[in-house]
Amino acid sequence: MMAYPHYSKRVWHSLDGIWDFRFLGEEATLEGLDLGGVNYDDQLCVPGVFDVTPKYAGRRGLALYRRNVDASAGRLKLRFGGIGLWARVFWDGKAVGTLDLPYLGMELEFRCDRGGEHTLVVAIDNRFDFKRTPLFSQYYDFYAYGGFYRGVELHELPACSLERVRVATRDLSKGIVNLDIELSGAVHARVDFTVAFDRQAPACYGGEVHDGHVRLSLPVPDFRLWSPESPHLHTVTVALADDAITERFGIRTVSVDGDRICVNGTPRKLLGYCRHEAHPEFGPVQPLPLLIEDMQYLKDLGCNYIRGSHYPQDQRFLDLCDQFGMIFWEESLGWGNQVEHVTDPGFCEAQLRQTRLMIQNSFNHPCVIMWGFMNEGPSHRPEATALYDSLIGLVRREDPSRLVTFATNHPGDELHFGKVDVISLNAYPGWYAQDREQVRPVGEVVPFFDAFIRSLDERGLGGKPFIISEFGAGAIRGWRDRFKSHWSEEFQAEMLGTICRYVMERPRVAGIALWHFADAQTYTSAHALMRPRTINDKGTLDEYRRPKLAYDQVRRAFRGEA
Ligand code: ADA
Repeated sequence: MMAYPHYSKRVWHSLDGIWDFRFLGEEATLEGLDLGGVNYDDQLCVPGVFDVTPKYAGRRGLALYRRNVDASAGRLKLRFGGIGLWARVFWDGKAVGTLDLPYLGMELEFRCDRGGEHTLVVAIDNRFDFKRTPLFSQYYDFYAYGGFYRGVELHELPACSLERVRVATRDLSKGIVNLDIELSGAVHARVDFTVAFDRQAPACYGGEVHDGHVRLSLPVPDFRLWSPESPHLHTVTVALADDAITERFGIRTVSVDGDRICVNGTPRKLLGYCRHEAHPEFGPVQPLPLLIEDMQYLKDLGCNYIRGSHYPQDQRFLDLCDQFGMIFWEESLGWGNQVEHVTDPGFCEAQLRQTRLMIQNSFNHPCVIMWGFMNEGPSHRPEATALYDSLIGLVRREDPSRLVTFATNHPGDELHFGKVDVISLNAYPGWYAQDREQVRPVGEVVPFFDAFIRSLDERGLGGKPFIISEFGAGAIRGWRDRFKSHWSEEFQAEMLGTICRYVMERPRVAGIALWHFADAQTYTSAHALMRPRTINDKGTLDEYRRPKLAYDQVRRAFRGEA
């Protein structure tokens, strides 16, 4: 399965497969390196991360990936689905670009003077370096892998090419959509093109180009709405003489009505999970069967909602969410950042750049109803206001058709609740318990959230949707315990059962994303003393997708069974 958009007229090559590989080690740098003289002594997979393979597990440093590619002369574009942590790309020995936004789909365009066989080298560095990769720090509670998280494509571009067509619902009752066609290359002041919905006969249009964009509104013939129960999808194909793009979209609206979140005007309670893209054998690389497997479990659990924590997710997974009617919160990369980060110009620039690109990349997914950023940032500190305001403003400008939120862990002194559409709180009462002497502090859960809801009323925020963006408890799969103590499957089951019933019974709670779907690799430093097996084991399933005891509790609650 190839993620949308599809380009049917141009020549493009999938570069996925086995590449030459050389790990240059912890001390190596690119400066002064003779790329042509490198002895590639190994072979590895793309997509794939080297530091999860048995030979290089846990290594940090500079690594080179190389392969040969046949391509014509002219404009070329490399499309990277996502890399980590940082990469420089060389075409026939010349640097053609840098990738510094982990997890995010990024493209590099360059000119190539001759046709024939070329050498592509991608130098990937997975060392932490705040100046170079400010978005990922060592203390984040998920493993920072090195390599290609997702696939790579090479596109041969015609003189004037189609980048994307962004589709937004304009009139739900008439099925009218706004098309924003983005062009690049030799773009004239006017352009003629055809548009075809759902592979019907194309119709001719012409339009003036402003800033590389042509915008028009069209009715979709025989349209049907997208909804979680009936996730109907349409396609639109825009074609020029030498290029064509097919995008997939859904016709639906997202809004808030008082404290409810609505899709197509109908209130929805969001029931689901935070999901990391992680697997013990492949790291962040997600084989298709795994995506389907996760989707089957999520559906079986009665979920209608996923929070893509804590970075932009694989476009193929978002495509599946579109198809399966799974509502989605897409968020840019950030985790527990502090004042020193949000006041750093490089960090702020990278946050804004990645959030904008994330919205542009994922714009056409009807499943995405909310954009988020900066998980558990310092949003209770005035020093953070400039960045939070800029991010909120940017999201609203880029996409006024969706909701804005961010996950806070500052229930009492949050400064930015008033500015977002949805109040999202990460909280772990009963797990990171207030009363450390209590043996099983499950009793803290309900009073904590009741008190938070009361505090929202007192702050004049009673009319705004409130969702629990994280809640969880750790359980080591197989650890069954008559004391139902911490880390036991029994304790986790009781905790998750309690919160799910609470959310189902309280209309004031517009949704929950339990922390988290499946266990995932995290710290290998001393932080791991809080993470048995160096895994964040608050998953309802373990890292191999084996359900724990809590599975049935959640399933029964989300399905409304006794
Ligand atoms: C935070 C964080 C998650 C995870 C969780 C936990 O809320 O957002 O990524 O680290 O805590 O397991 O404690």
